[in-house]
Amino acid sequence: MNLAELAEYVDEAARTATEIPQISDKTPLTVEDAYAVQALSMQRRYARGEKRIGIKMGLTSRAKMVQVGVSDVIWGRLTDAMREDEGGVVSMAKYVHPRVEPEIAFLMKKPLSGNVSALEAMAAVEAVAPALEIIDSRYKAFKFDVGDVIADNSSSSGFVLGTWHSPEIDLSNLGMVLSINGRPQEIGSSAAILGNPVRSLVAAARMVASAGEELKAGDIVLAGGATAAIPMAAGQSVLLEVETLGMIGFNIGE
Ligand code: OOG
Ligand code: MG
Repeated sequence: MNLAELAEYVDEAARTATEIPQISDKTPLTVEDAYAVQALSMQRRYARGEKRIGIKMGLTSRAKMVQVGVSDVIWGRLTDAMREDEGGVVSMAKYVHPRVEPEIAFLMKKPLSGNVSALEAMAAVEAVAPALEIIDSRYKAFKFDVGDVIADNSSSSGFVLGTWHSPEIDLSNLGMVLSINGRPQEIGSSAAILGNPVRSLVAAARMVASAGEELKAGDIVLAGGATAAIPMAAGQSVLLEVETLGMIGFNIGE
């Protein structure tokens, strides 16, 4: 398959929530080609009417790298269709084998791209919020190499945002507790995200620039999971508490 055919392959899997064999089973993709497939697959979504509303960073913590066996920081695009309601019901039917993970979100007030310092990055931030990302690799058994996962839009599939707070809050070491049905399952800190989530924003600015894009005012940037992700199942309630930033959650339906 050429890059456009691979884009259709991953896009159809995402659109129909159908699992597919790994691209690397046949020919592993280079990182460069994988980002080209991702960009082409996103063009297909935009053509269906979805709007790009930001980006997500992935594999920015040790816990995540270890869980999936890939140790490169990656990124993917977020669209309006991926947003799920805080406090709402997330339907399993839209997903293949979704997992949920605790994150921090940034809301941009100014454009940002290229090589920037942490100070410059924070000066472009309007607000910060607790976030839950629903990741859903389209590949069989949630297994992939770095090229597979990048081509599959870095497993982006859903996210929930909490209340926006002042960006003056020190994000470097906020406690994060992810509970399922009221029982804490993953306990961590925002420090797990590259030592400080702002470093993920710095990396985001650099990585979008290398794709010829920029973070725009109004964009959302997800900094990456602070802990391992938890498999979702119908009937569960998911709650994330982030120190200072508050609580968010959702229920899982069929
Ligand atoms: C890849 C996406 C990783 C994160 O926050 O680290 C990611 C995956 O785990 O499927 O979203
Ligand atoms: Mg994530």
